Amino acid sequence: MDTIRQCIAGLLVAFVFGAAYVFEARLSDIYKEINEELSIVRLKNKELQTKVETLEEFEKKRGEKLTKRVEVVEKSLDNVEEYRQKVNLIQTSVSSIKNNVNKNHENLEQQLKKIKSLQDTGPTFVRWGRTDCPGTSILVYKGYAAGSHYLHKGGVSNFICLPEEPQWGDRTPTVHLAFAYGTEYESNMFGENAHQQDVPCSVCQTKTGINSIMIPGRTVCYDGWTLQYKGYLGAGYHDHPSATEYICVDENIQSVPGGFENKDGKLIYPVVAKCGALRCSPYIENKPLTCVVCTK
Ligand SMILES: [Ca+2]
Repeated sequence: MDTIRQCIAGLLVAFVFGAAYVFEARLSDIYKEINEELSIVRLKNKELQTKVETLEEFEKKRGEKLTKRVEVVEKSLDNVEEYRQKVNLIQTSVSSIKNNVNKNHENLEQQLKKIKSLQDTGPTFVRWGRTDCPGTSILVYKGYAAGSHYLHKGGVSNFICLPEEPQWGDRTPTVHLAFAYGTEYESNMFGENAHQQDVPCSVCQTKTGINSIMIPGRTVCYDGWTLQYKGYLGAGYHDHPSATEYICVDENIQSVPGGFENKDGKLIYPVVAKCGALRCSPYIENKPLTCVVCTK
């Protein structure tokens, strides 16, 4: 019995030891497998870490590149802003220049208009003894030659051309007056049956030029001047008390219709040369002086 028990015990011990051995062997295998797998995992982990480091390095470099690019872009933006301001300044300058050009253009156009108007019109002159104008000028108005009475010692000297259509104010003085009389030719030298006829006049504006002169003692104008009309010099009588002036009476006179009667007033006589201080020749004693009205 004891032997059996001892046998069984021995068998149990053997079994236990065998099982332990087998179990240990199996554990060893498992442990080995785990180690192998751990090695693989570590290896992979290391690879992954390397990759991560590589990626981190790559990202870092890319970040640096991006930072540089951002800096470049920011600088470019600064430059763009600078350029924008410069462009604004240039636009302002261009606008100012444009305004100036426009103003200059307007001024030039106005000056051009003035020049054109000057080209279309010229100086004025009075044509004594006529109611019309020469072809080189246009009529402003026509009327009556007038002035002070030849006997009035305080008479004004000049002739005036009173229009045919007078206009009046509402004032009516009765004392302290000056007078304006009509004018008569006092010599038939001015024209056939001119004596006592009343003298008309016209005011003419030339189509060109800027100057108008009456030249006594000439029958033609000097070079560069345009003849408007010619005639004989006229003035008041030398022994009458009222002063007068020299005027150029047209060589082909007209008379105011119905003015043949002798009513006096301002009078026109031929003007003749008197030798002495005046050189003869070229002047001739008692020869009527001619005249021209010329423009340029
Ligand atoms: Ca008369």
